[in-house]
Amino acid sequence: MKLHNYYGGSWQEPSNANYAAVLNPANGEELAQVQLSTKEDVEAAVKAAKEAQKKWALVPAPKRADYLYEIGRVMKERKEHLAQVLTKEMGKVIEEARGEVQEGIDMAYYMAGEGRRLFGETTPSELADKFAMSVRAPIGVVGLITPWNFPVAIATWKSFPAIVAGNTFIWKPATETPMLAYEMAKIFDEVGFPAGVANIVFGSGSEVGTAMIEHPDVKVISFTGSTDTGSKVAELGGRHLKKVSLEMGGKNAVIVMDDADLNLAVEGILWSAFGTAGQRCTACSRVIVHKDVKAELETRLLEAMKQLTIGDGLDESVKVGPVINKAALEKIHSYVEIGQGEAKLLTGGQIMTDSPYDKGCYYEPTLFTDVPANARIAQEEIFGPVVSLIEVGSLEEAIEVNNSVKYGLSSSIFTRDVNRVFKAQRDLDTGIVYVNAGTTGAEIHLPFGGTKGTGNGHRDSGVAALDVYTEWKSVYVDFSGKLQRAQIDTE
Ligand code: UN1
Repeated sequence: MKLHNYYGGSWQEPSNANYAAVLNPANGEELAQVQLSTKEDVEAAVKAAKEAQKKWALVPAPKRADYLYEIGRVMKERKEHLAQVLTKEMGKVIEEARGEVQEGIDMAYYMAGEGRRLFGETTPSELADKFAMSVRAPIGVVGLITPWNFPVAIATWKSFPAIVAGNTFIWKPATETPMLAYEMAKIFDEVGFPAGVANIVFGSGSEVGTAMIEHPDVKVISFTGSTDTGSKVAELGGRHLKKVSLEMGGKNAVIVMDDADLNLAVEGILWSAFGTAGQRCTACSRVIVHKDVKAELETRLLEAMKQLTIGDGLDESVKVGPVINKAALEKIHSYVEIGQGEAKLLTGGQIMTDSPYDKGCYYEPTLFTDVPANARIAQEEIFGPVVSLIEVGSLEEAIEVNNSVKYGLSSSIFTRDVNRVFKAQRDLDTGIVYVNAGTTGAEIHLPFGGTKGTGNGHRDSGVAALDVYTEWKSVYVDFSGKLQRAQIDTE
């Protein structure tokens, strides 16, 4: 199966003979070949998107929203199929794949609802017989660059608000996970968007991503991925005066206080650290534990980790799937080697090489303890099933350790003390804070994003996403019939 671009309302013939293989990380099997597009493909797609946008912006927002209701309906109908494709190309276990597709369905209905809101504001004018209001205006063609770890949900966080607000988009999915993008393109085609509203160009970041950022007709770039790539996107985008929205890494912690429900804490840690094999930007990779419960938590975590079944995510009984590819395995392992010089390895720490794991990309769920807060494994994003336990003596210290990393996406605290809860939610320097739950599981109708090295102030999903894809326009209507000069005719 060969995956080709979809833009201007039709499937495109390949513009060259370059393809990348899409491999199933569970067993190395080749699933498809994806086109590696060129700058010329981006040019053609942007041209189609630009032509479409003017008309699309004039379609009433509730009508634009109708397409999203239809997308939501079709996604719901195909939920199981989409989840299967997702597990095969990305590796996450089927239960989580279903959850991710659900996240996309939720986003479709939520943003469709925005079609009947898209609220602006009215404001009193300082002059008589004058009306003032601010409305949200679409921006134009937007460029979406999405990662492999949430190939469908993140694309919906970006494309659906863009669409409902009256923009058209070019989407570049990750080359590791183009199959779900292809499935989404089929849905975009079926729901009958006007040609050029929804466009997908497959290819590498260096070729397709760069061409999108440099193109003068692409006005907004929304990127989710690594902090390294994100800063390059910001730099290039800045040079071309683009509005750039970035969602990048995390080094998220679960804080376990001495009054915590330890069983619940263990469940929360397990789910958010080893779910998606630790490959979420919200994944828990640090556990900051109060010294009085450290030994007990270690024992219970180790016990619980023994129950984690590892394997092909299509098997319903499997809890931890493979990581995305061999390069990821090596990166994770190099961090574990660094960690062995910094802290004590309690369990895991190996690439799984026995049959049947040898055919795929499996890493043992790994736990370090006695990790100094400033160790590299406690500071840098590993993006795999590796957790560092850090001991602290107080809530204040826990918050300080939590905030000592360069990222600020998600954090969590387990405690039964309401004063600690409110203090923590105020002082934890992250865009998302959980109380008595792990660090993952953001819901689509709340803003998603983080502080510091995680982002640049924008948010995906929630109503805040509309700020990325709209421009505020202030409109003054003077119905006095005479020239009134603001700031001058004040009497
Ligand atoms: C990501 O890891 O990039 O909150 C997104 C969560 C999911 C989304 C994660 N709803 O874990």
